[in-house]
Amino acid sequence: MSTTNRKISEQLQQRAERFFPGGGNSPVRGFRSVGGAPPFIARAEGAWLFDADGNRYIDYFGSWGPMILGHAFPPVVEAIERAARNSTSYGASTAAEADLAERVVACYPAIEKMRFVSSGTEATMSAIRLARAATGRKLIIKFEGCYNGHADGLLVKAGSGVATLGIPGSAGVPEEIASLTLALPYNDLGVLEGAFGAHAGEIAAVILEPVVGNAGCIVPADGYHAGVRKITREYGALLIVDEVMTGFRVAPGGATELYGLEPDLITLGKIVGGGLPVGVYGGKEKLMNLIAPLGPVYQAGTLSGNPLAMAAGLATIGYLQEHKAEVYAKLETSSKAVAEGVAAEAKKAGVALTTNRVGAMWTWFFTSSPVRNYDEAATSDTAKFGKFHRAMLDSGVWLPPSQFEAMFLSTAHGEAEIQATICAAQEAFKTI
Ligand code: KE4
Repeated sequence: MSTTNRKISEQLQQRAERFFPGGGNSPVRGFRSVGGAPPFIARAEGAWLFDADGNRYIDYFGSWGPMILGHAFPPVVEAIERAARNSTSYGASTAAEADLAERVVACYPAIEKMRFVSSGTEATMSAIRLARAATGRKLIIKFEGCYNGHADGLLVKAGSGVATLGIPGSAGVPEEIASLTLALPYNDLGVLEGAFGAHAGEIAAVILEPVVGNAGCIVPADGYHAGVRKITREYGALLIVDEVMTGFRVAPGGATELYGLEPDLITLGKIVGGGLPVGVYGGKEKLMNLIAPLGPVYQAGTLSGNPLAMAAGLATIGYLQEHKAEVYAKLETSSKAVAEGVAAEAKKAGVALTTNRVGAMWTWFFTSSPVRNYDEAATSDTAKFGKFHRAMLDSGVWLPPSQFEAMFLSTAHGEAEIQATICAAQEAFKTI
Protein backbone atom coordinates (compact mmCIF):
# COMPACT_ATOMS: atom_id res chain seq x y z
CA MET A 1 0.00 0.00 0.00
CA SER A 2 1.94 3.02 -1.21
CA THR A 3 1.36 6.12 0.84
CA THR A 4 3.54 8.54 -1.08
CA ASN A 5 0.81 11.05 -1.96
CA ARG A 6 0.91 13.39 1.03
CA LYS A 7 0.10 16.71 -0.59
CA ILE A 8 -2.41 17.82 2.05
CA SER A 9 -0.02 16.90 4.86
CA GLU A 10 2.69 18.96 3.16
CA GLN A 11 0.33 21.95 3.03
CA LEU A 12 -0.62 21.43 6.68
CA GLN A 13 3.07 21.25 7.61
CA GLN A 14 3.71 24.58 5.89
CA ARG A 15 0.82 26.18 7.76
CA ALA A 16 1.96 24.65 11.06
CA GLU A 17 5.46 26.08 10.60
CA ARG A 18 3.82 29.50 10.74
CA PHE A 19 2.79 28.86 14.34
CA PHE A 20 5.10 26.26 15.86
CA PRO A 21 8.92 25.91 15.87
CA GLY A 22 9.60 23.11 13.38
CA GLY A 23 5.86 22.89 12.70
CA GLY A 24 4.96 20.77 15.69
CA ASN A 25 4.36 20.73 19.40
CA SER A 26 7.07 18.27 20.33
CA PRO A 27 10.44 17.89 18.57
CA VAL A 28 10.33 14.10 18.44
CA ARG A 29 7.32 14.21 16.07
CA GLY A 30 9.40 15.91 13.40
CA PHE A 31 11.12 13.96 10.66
CA ARG A 32 14.38 15.93 10.71
CA SER A 33 16.52 12.94 11.59
CA VAL A 34 14.84 10.57 9.11
CA GLY A 35 13.99 12.96 6.25
CA GLY A 36 10.74 13.52 4.46
CA ALA A 37 7.70 15.37 5.79
CA PRO A 38 5.54 14.00 8.60
CA PRO A 39 2.01 12.97 7.61
CA PHE A 40 -0.71 14.84 9.49
CA ILE A 41 -3.13 12.57 11.29
CA ALA A 42 -6.86 12.85 10.56
CA ARG A 43 -7.98 9.95 12.72
CA ALA A 44 -6.85 6.61 14.15
CA GLU A 45 -8.49 3.30 15.01
CA GLY A 46 -7.00 0.16 16.51
CA ALA A 47 -3.47 -0.32 15.16
CA TRP A 48 -4.03 2.14 12.30
CA LEU A 49 -3.36 5.81 11.65
CA PHE A 50 -5.13 7.66 8.83
CA ASP A 51 -3.53 10.81 7.45
CA ALA A 52 -5.03 13.94 5.92
CA ASP A 53 -4.52 12.51 2.42
CA GLY A 54 -6.41 9.33 3.23
CA ASN A 55 -3.31 7.15 3.54
CA ARG A 56 -3.22 4.57 6.32
CA TYR A 57 -0.29 3.35 8.38
CA ILE A 58 0.33 0.66 10.96
CA ASP A 59 1.24 2.61 14.12
CA TYR A 60 4.42 1.60 15.95
CA PHE A 61 4.83 4.68 18.18
CA GLY A 62 1.32 4.69 19.70
CA SER A 63 1.42 8.32 20.84
CA TRP A 64 4.87 7.44 22.29
CA GLY A 65 3.45 4.75 24.54
CA PRO A 66 -0.05 5.51 25.84
CA MET A 67 -2.11 3.67 23.20
CA ILE A 68 -1.46 0.13 24.50
CA LEU A 69 -5.09 -0.88 23.81
CA GLY A 70 -5.05 0.64 20.34
CA HIS A 71 -6.65 3.83 19.11
CA ALA A 72 -10.29 4.75 19.83
CA PHE A 73 -10.67 1.74 22.14
CA PRO A 74 -14.45 1.85 22.78
CA PRO A 75 -14.43 1.57 26.61
CA VAL A 76 -11.95 4.47 26.80
CA VAL A 77 -13.84 6.65 24.32
CA GLU A 78 -17.16 5.99 26.07
CA ALA A 79 -15.66 6.79 29.48
CA ILE A 80 -14.37 10.14 28.20
CA GLU A 81 -17.73 10.92 26.55
CA ARG A 82 -19.59 10.20 29.80
CA ALA A 83 -17.21 12.34 31.84
CA ALA A 84 -17.30 15.22 29.36
CA ARG A 85 -21.08 15.50 29.70
CA ASN A 86 -20.51 16.55 33.33
CA SER A 87 -18.02 19.30 32.39
CA THR A 88 -14.35 19.00 31.52
CA SER A 89 -12.64 20.29 34.64
CA TYR A 90 -13.53 21.36 38.16
CA GLY A 91 -10.36 22.27 40.03
CA ALA A 92 -11.86 20.42 42.96
CA SER A 93 -11.69 16.84 44.21
CA THR A 94 -13.70 14.02 42.66
CA ALA A 95 -14.18 10.35 43.51
CA ALA A 96 -12.62 9.42 40.16
CA GLU A 97 -9.16 10.45 41.39
CA ALA A 98 -9.18 7.88 44.19
CA ASP A 99 -10.83 5.36 41.84
CA LEU A 100 -7.79 5.56 39.57
CA ALA A 101 -5.39 5.74 42.53
CA GLU A 102 -6.79 2.44 43.79
CA ARG A 103 -5.99 0.85 40.42
CA VAL A 104 -2.46 2.32 40.43
CA VAL A 105 -1.74 1.02 43.94
CA ALA A 106 -3.07 -2.42 42.97
CA CYS A 107 -0.40 -2.53 40.24
CA TYR A 108 2.29 -0.74 42.26
CA PRO A 109 2.17 -1.77 45.94
CA ALA A 110 5.36 0.28 46.45
CA ILE A 111 3.22 3.39 45.95
CA GLU A 112 1.69 4.05 49.38
CA LYS A 113 0.68 7.62 48.43
CA MET A 114 0.80 9.53 45.17
CA ARG A 115 0.00 12.76 43.37
CA PHE A 116 -1.56 13.03 39.91
CA VAL A 117 0.02 15.64 37.66
CA SER A 118 -0.41 16.33 33.94
CA SER A 119 2.77 14.95 32.36
CA GLY A 120 5.71 12.68 32.93
CA THR A 121 7.93 15.75 33.16
CA GLU A 122 5.87 17.13 36.04
CA ALA A 123 6.08 13.74 37.73
CA THR A 124 9.88 13.43 37.53
CA MET A 125 10.47 17.11 38.32
CA SER A 126 8.31 16.79 41.45
CA ALA A 127 9.90 13.51 42.51
CA ILE A 128 13.35 15.10 42.31
CA ARG A 129 12.22 18.12 44.32
CA LEU A 130 10.83 15.74 46.95
CA ALA A 131 14.04 13.69 47.01
CA ARG A 132 16.16 16.80 47.56
CA ALA A 133 13.87 17.92 50.38
CA ALA A 134 13.80 14.49 52.01
CA THR A 135 17.60 14.07 51.95
CA GLY A 136 18.72 17.69 52.26
CA ARG A 137 21.10 16.96 49.37
CA LYS A 138 21.44 18.65 45.96
CA LEU A 139 23.01 16.30 43.41
CA ILE A 140 21.01 14.02 41.12
CA ILE A 141 22.29 11.11 39.06
CA LYS A 142 20.67 10.30 35.71
CA PHE A 143 21.97 8.16 32.88
CA GLU A 144 23.39 9.12 29.49
CA GLY A 145 20.86 8.75 26.71
CA CYS A 146 17.99 8.45 29.17
CA TYR A 147 15.19 10.99 28.99
CA ASN A 148 13.25 11.74 32.14
CA GLY A 149 11.34 14.76 30.87
CA HIS A 150 12.41 18.30 30.05
CA ALA A 151 12.89 19.81 33.52
CA ASP A 152 16.07 21.92 33.44
CA GLY A 153 18.29 19.60 35.42
CA LEU A 154 17.26 16.54 33.43
CA LEU A 155 18.34 17.83 30.02
CA VAL A 156 21.93 16.85 30.67
CA LYS A 157 23.08 14.23 28.13
CA ALA A 158 19.44 13.31 27.67
CA GLY A 159 17.96 10.86 25.22
CA SER A 160 14.84 10.95 23.06
CA GLY A 161 14.61 14.16 21.04
CA VAL A 162 17.77 15.57 22.65
CA ALA A 163 19.82 12.61 21.39
CA THR A 164 17.93 12.51 18.09
CA LEU A 165 18.76 16.15 17.37
CA GLY A 166 22.33 15.58 18.53
CA ILE A 167 22.28 18.51 20.97
CA PRO A 168 24.40 18.11 24.11
CA GLY A 169 21.64 19.28 26.43
CA SER A 170 19.63 22.43 26.10
CA ALA A 171 20.42 26.10 25.81
CA GLY A 172 18.80 28.08 28.59
CA VAL A 173 19.80 25.69 31.36
CA PRO A 174 22.17 27.65 33.63
CA GLU A 175 25.45 25.92 34.40
CA GLU A 176 24.60 26.23 38.08
CA ILE A 177 21.64 23.90 37.52
CA ALA A 178 23.28 21.53 35.03
CA SER A 179 26.21 21.07 37.43
CA LEU A 180 23.85 19.53 39.98
CA THR A 181 23.20 16.61 37.64
CA LEU A 182 25.71 13.80 37.09
CA ALA A 183 25.03 11.86 33.87
CA LEU A 184 26.61 8.41 33.97
CA PRO A 185 26.72 5.47 31.54
CA TYR A 186 23.86 3.00 31.92
CA ASN A 187 24.62 -0.60 32.92
CA ASP A 188 27.88 0.39 34.65
CA LEU A 189 27.86 -0.17 38.42
CA GLY A 190 31.56 0.65 38.75
CA VAL A 191 31.11 4.20 37.51
CA LEU A 192 28.01 4.61 39.68
CA GLU A 193 29.90 3.43 42.78
CA GLY A 194 32.72 5.80 41.89
CA ALA A 195 30.38 8.78 41.59
CA PHE A 196 28.91 8.06 45.00
CA GLY A 197 32.39 7.69 46.47
CA ALA A 198 33.43 11.03 45.04
CA HIS A 199 30.24 12.77 46.21
CA ALA A 200 29.44 10.92 49.43
CA GLY A 201 26.67 12.68 51.32
CA GLU A 202 25.81 14.96 48.39
CA ILE A 203 23.61 12.81 46.13
CA ALA A 204 19.87 13.10 46.77
CA ALA A 205 18.67 10.54 44.27
CA VAL A 206 19.28 8.39 41.24
CA ILE A 207 16.57 8.56 38.58
CA LEU A 208 16.53 5.39 36.53
CA GLU A 209 14.73 4.23 33.41
CA PRO A 210 14.39 0.56 34.50
CA VAL A 211 14.34 -0.42 30.83
CA VAL A 212 15.75 2.38 28.72
CA GLY A 213 13.45 3.53 25.93
CA ASN A 214 14.90 6.93 25.13
CA ALA A 215 18.22 5.86 23.66
CA GLY A 216 16.30 3.27 21.78
CA CYS A 217 15.54 0.23 23.94
CA ILE A 218 18.39 -0.83 26.23
CA VAL A 219 17.92 -3.83 28.51
CA PRO A 220 19.27 -3.69 32.09
CA ALA A 221 22.19 -6.10 32.57
CA ASP A 222 21.71 -8.97 35.02
CA GLY A 223 22.28 -7.64 38.53
CA TYR A 224 22.22 -4.01 37.46
CA HIS A 225 19.01 -3.04 39.24
CA ALA A 226 20.10 -4.82 42.43
CA GLY A 227 23.44 -3.06 42.25
CA VAL A 228 21.85 0.37 41.86
CA ARG A 229 19.56 -0.31 44.79
CA LYS A 230 22.46 -1.53 46.99
CA ILE A 231 24.63 1.49 46.23
CA THR A 232 21.81 4.03 46.74
CA ARG A 233 20.92 2.41 50.06
CA GLU A 234 24.59 2.36 51.18
CA TYR A 235 24.96 6.09 50.50
CA GLY A 236 21.51 7.18 51.73
CA ALA A 237 20.26 8.33 48.33
CA LEU A 238 16.73 7.73 47.10
CA LEU A 239 16.00 5.56 44.06
CA ILE A 240 13.44 7.09 41.69
CA VAL A 241 12.31 4.49 39.15
CA ASP A 242 11.02 6.38 36.15
CA GLU A 243 8.28 4.16 34.69
CA VAL A 244 6.67 6.84 32.55
CA MET A 245 7.35 4.62 29.52
CA THR A 246 7.62 1.11 31.00
CA GLY A 247 4.71 1.47 33.43
CA PHE A 248 1.84 -0.90 32.65
CA ARG A 249 3.67 -1.79 29.40
CA VAL A 250 6.31 -4.39 30.21
CA ALA A 251 4.06 -6.00 32.85
CA PRO A 252 0.83 -5.08 34.68
CA GLY A 253 3.02 -3.55 37.40
CA GLY A 254 5.65 -2.38 34.94
CA ALA A 255 9.36 -2.97 35.39
CA THR A 256 8.93 -2.73 39.17
CA GLU A 257 6.90 -5.96 39.02
CA LEU A 258 8.92 -7.53 36.19
CA TYR A 259 12.28 -7.13 37.95
CA GLY A 260 11.11 -7.02 41.59
CA LEU A 261 12.42 -3.47 42.10
CA GLU A 262 12.31 -1.68 45.47
CA PRO A 263 12.03 2.01 44.55
CA ASP A 264 11.63 4.82 47.03
CA LEU A 265 9.64 6.78 44.46
CA ILE A 266 8.05 5.79 41.14
CA THR A 267 7.01 8.07 38.31
CA LEU A 268 4.33 7.11 35.79
CA GLY A 269 2.74 8.69 32.73
CA LYS A 270 1.54 7.79 29.24
CA ILE A 271 -0.58 4.60 29.66
CA VAL A 272 -1.91 5.70 33.09
CA GLY A 273 -3.85 8.46 31.31
CA GLY A 274 -5.09 6.31 28.43
CA GLY A 275 -3.95 8.98 25.99
CA LEU A 276 -5.04 11.96 28.10
CA PRO A 277 -2.56 14.06 30.12
CA VAL A 278 -1.71 12.24 33.36
CA GLY A 279 1.54 11.82 35.26
CA VAL A 280 2.00 10.24 38.66
CA TYR A 281 4.70 10.42 41.28
CA GLY A 282 4.34 8.35 44.40
CA GLY A 283 6.02 6.10 46.90
CA LYS A 284 6.55 5.68 50.59
CA GLU A 285 3.99 7.53 52.71
CA LYS A 286 6.66 9.13 54.90
CA LEU A 287 8.14 10.71 51.77
CA MET A 288 4.86 11.75 50.17
CA ASN A 289 3.68 13.36 53.42
CA LEU A 290 6.40 15.95 52.86
CA ILE A 291 4.27 17.30 49.98
CA ALA A 292 2.14 20.39 50.68
CA PRO A 293 -0.27 20.87 52.30
CA LEU A 294 1.04 18.27 54.79
CA GLY A 295 4.67 19.20 54.40
CA PRO A 296 7.05 21.87 53.07
CA VAL A 297 7.51 20.60 49.48
CA TYR A 298 5.27 22.55 47.14
CA GLN A 299 3.75 21.07 43.97
CA ALA A 300 0.47 22.04 42.34
CA GLY A 301 -1.42 21.89 39.04
CA THR A 302 -4.60 23.39 37.58
CA LEU A 303 -5.54 20.24 35.69
CA SER A 304 -4.10 17.65 38.07
CA GLY A 305 -6.64 14.84 38.45
CA ASN A 306 -8.68 16.16 35.53
CA PRO A 307 -11.98 14.22 35.37
CA LEU A 308 -11.68 13.27 31.68
CA ALA A 309 -8.09 12.11 32.15
CA MET A 310 -9.09 10.12 35.23
CA ALA A 311 -11.90 8.50 33.25
CA ALA A 312 -9.59 7.57 30.37
CA GLY A 313 -6.94 6.26 32.75
CA LEU A 314 -9.46 4.26 34.77
CA ALA A 315 -10.93 2.66 31.63
CA THR A 316 -7.44 1.79 30.39
CA ILE A 317 -5.87 0.52 33.61
CA GLY A 318 -9.11 -1.20 34.56
CA TYR A 319 -9.16 -3.12 31.28
CA LEU A 320 -5.46 -4.02 31.54
CA GLN A 321 -5.96 -5.35 35.07
CA GLU A 322 -9.15 -7.26 34.32
CA HIS A 323 -7.67 -8.91 31.21
CA LYS A 324 -4.00 -9.02 32.21
CA ALA A 325 -3.27 -12.67 31.39
CA GLU A 326 -4.65 -12.32 27.86
CA VAL A 327 -3.34 -8.80 27.26
CA TYR A 328 0.30 -9.32 28.26
CA ALA A 329 0.52 -12.72 26.60
CA LYS A 330 -0.69 -11.17 23.34
CA LEU A 331 1.65 -8.19 23.65
CA GLU A 332 4.61 -10.53 24.18
CA THR A 333 3.69 -12.88 21.31
CA SER A 334 2.99 -10.08 18.86
CA SER A 335 6.06 -8.04 19.78
CA LYS A 336 8.35 -11.08 19.56
CA ALA A 337 6.88 -12.01 16.18
CA VAL A 338 7.35 -8.61 14.59
CA ALA A 339 10.71 -7.77 16.22
CA GLU A 340 12.25 -11.12 15.28
CA GLY A 341 10.47 -11.32 11.93
CA VAL A 342 11.97 -8.03 10.77
CA ALA A 343 15.38 -8.96 12.21
CA ALA A 344 15.28 -12.18 10.19
CA GLU A 345 14.61 -10.19 7.01
CA ALA A 346 17.58 -7.92 7.81
CA LYS A 347 19.81 -10.95 8.21
CA LYS A 348 18.66 -12.36 4.85
CA ALA A 349 19.41 -8.98 3.26
CA GLY A 350 22.82 -8.72 4.93
CA VAL A 351 21.84 -5.60 6.90
CA ALA A 352 23.53 -5.30 10.32
CA LEU A 353 20.82 -5.06 12.96
CA THR A 354 20.85 -5.42 16.74
CA THR A 355 17.42 -5.95 18.31
CA ASN A 356 16.80 -5.09 21.97
CA ARG A 357 13.35 -5.92 23.36
CA VAL A 358 11.49 -6.15 26.65
CA GLY A 359 7.86 -7.13 26.12
CA ALA A 360 6.04 -4.67 23.89
CA MET A 361 8.90 -2.19 23.59
CA TRP A 362 11.90 -2.72 21.37
CA THR A 363 14.39 -1.11 18.98
CA TRP A 364 16.13 -2.26 15.81
CA PHE A 365 19.58 -0.64 16.01
CA PHE A 366 21.35 -0.40 12.66
CA THR A 367 24.66 -1.60 14.07
CA SER A 368 26.38 -4.94 14.48
CA SER A 369 27.52 -3.92 18.00
CA PRO A 370 25.63 -5.06 21.08
CA VAL A 371 23.79 -2.05 22.54
CA ARG A 372 24.12 -1.92 26.32
CA ASN A 373 24.50 1.84 26.78
CA TYR A 374 24.12 5.10 24.88
CA ASP A 375 27.64 5.10 23.44
CA GLU A 376 26.98 1.72 21.80
CA ALA A 377 23.55 2.90 20.61
CA ALA A 378 25.31 5.84 19.00
CA THR A 379 27.36 3.47 16.79
CA SER A 380 24.13 2.92 14.84
CA ASP A 381 24.00 4.01 11.21
CA THR A 382 21.35 6.70 11.62
CA ALA A 383 21.40 7.49 7.89
CA LYS A 384 20.50 3.87 7.15
CA PHE A 385 17.80 4.02 9.81
CA GLY A 386 16.43 7.11 8.04
CA LYS A 387 16.25 5.28 4.71
CA PHE A 388 14.55 2.35 6.43
CA HIS A 389 12.06 4.67 8.13
CA ARG A 390 11.15 6.37 4.83
CA ALA A 391 10.79 3.07 2.97
CA MET A 392 8.57 1.65 5.71
CA LEU A 393 6.46 4.80 5.83
CA ASP A 394 5.96 4.65 2.05
CA SER A 395 4.76 1.07 2.56
CA GLY A 396 2.27 2.10 5.24
CA VAL A 397 4.28 1.31 8.36
CA TRP A 398 4.95 4.31 10.63
CA LEU A 399 7.92 3.76 12.94
CA PRO A 400 9.06 6.29 15.54
CA PRO A 401 11.09 8.81 13.48
CA SER A 402 14.34 8.26 15.37
CA GLN A 403 16.92 5.57 15.94
CA PHE A 404 16.93 6.66 19.59
CA GLU A 405 13.34 5.81 20.40
CA ALA A 406 11.51 2.58 21.25
CA MET A 407 8.86 0.92 19.12
CA PHE A 408 5.54 0.18 20.76
CA LEU A 409 2.70 -2.07 19.70
CA SER A 410 -0.80 -2.48 21.07
CA THR A 411 -3.31 -5.25 21.69
CA ALA A 412 -4.95 -4.11 18.44
CA HIS A 413 -1.94 -5.24 16.35
CA GLY A 414 -2.89 -8.64 14.93
CA GLU A 415 -1.43 -11.20 12.56
CA ALA A 416 -2.32 -9.14 9.49
CA GLU A 417 -0.44 -6.09 10.80
CA ILE A 418 2.56 -8.19 11.81
CA GLN A 419 2.83 -9.90 8.44
CA ALA A 420 2.35 -6.62 6.57
CA THR A 421 5.16 -5.10 8.64
CA ILE A 422 7.55 -7.98 7.94
CA CYS A 423 6.74 -7.86 4.22
CA ALA A 424 7.33 -4.09 4.16
CA ALA A 425 10.67 -4.60 5.90
CA GLN A 426 11.68 -7.28 3.40
CA GLU A 427 11.16 -4.76 0.60
CA ALA A 428 12.75 -1.90 2.54
CA PHE A 429 15.96 -3.82 3.23
CA LYS A 430 16.42 -4.25 -0.53
CA THR A 431 16.51 -0.47 -1.01
CA ILE A 432 18.68 0.83 1.85
P1 KE4 B 1 6.20 13.71 29.20
O1 KE4 B 1 6.52 15.02 29.90
O2 KE4 B 1 6.57 13.75 27.73
O3 KE4 B 1 4.77 13.25 29.44
O4 KE4 B 1 7.09 12.56 29.88
C1 KE4 B 1 8.48 12.75 29.97
C2 KE4 B 1 9.16 11.39 30.10
C3 KE4 B 1 9.66 11.00 31.33
N1 KE4 B 1 10.24 9.80 31.50
C4 KE4 B 1 10.36 8.93 30.47
C5 KE4 B 1 11.02 7.61 30.70
C6 KE4 B 1 9.86 9.27 29.19
O5 KE4 B 1 9.99 8.39 28.17
C7 KE4 B 1 9.25 10.52 29.00
C8 KE4 B 1 8.72 10.97 27.65
N2 KE4 B 1 9.05 10.15 26.51
C9 KE4 B 1 9.08 10.81 25.23
C10 KE4 B 1 9.31 9.75 24.15
N3 KE4 B 1 10.57 9.14 24.20
C11 KE4 B 1 7.88 11.63 24.98
C12 KE4 B 1 7.63 12.04 23.56
C13 KE4 B 1 7.82 13.51 23.36
O6 KE4 B 1 8.76 14.08 23.96
O7 KE4 B 1 7.02 14.09 22.57
